[in-house]
Amino acid sequence: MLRRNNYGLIPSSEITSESLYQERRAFMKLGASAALMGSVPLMAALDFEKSKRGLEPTPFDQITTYNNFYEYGTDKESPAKLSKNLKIRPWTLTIGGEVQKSLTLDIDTLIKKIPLEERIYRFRCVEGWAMVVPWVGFTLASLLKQAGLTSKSKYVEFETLFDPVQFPQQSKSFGNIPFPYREGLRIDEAMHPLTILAVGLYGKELLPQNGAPIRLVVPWKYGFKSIKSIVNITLKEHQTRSTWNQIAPQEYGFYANVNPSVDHPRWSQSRERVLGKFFKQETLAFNGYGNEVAHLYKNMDLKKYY
Ligand SMILES: Nc1nc2c(c(=O)[nH]1)N[C@H]1C(S)=C(S)[C@@H](COP(=O)(O)O)O[C@H]1N2
Ligand SMILES: [Mo]
Repeated sequence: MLRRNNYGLIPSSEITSESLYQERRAFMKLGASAALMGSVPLMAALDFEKSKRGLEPTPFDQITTYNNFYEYGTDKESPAKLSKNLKIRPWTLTIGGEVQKSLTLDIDTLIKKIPLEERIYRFRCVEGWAMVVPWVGFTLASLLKQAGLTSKSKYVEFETLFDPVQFPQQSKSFGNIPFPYREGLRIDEAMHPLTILAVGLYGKELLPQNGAPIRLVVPWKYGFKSIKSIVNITLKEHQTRSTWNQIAPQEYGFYANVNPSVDHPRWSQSRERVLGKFFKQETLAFNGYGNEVAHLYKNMDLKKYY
């Protein structure tokens, strides 16, 4: 299954347990992991190895049954229950706006062509819960480079599929949030080697509740930045729209970097509850990725740009 610098994704239908995944992990520890990291710049790879240490993945069942996906409802159980029939084939992803060459990509063709890697990341929701997820994906940078940046490519906007037939909440005229869900990153954040597009987790294809067939993962930011089921990526010259920032700008900033010293107006952000663990733990600045990303914000007041 593991090819050189490539990770064979197993369709979720072909796997019944975590045991195969554990075997693959053992195999990777025996030497495949260096090859797997081949496409990441050396320093990033070393930092990544460091940040990976001691991370114990949250059980698959918890990652796939406790979700935020407001297109299906605001509670944690609806996404897994209501998303079973999400049509993820065919699925088209567009990359446009301020790029040298707009791209329209079929997701399966893309996944077959692009080398996949595993990234075990901490994940912290702004609500105060956290988990550790073994994602499978590729860097957003590798995809943006295919489209080619211009001097006007300063921000990236992402959009979730708008399809009220499939996403029940999108047809409610007074739904929970305005759809389609949108998120944005500054271009240096988007090009950072830790920023990935995930197409799988635990070595399997993403399930719909986790944002199949392709979702963003930005591990040093609150979870709401990690937009699911993406259809459009648009490069822009000016700061982009961001759903939660538009709904409640005083509570959710555009940057949304995990920051234990800036509280949400209604609760503290200093601690977090890890799914499946009894005791809370301290939340880390930039979710523990400060060595890799703090320089991106060195001249910014992070209390103002929360
Ligand atoms: N399209 C879309 N993307 C979304 C959301 C959403 O409601 N709709 N919720 C966000 C929030 S608040 C979190 S915490 C994560 C949750 O991802 P998970 O369910 O895979 O853990 O997805 C983010 N991406
Ligand atoms: Mo969240």
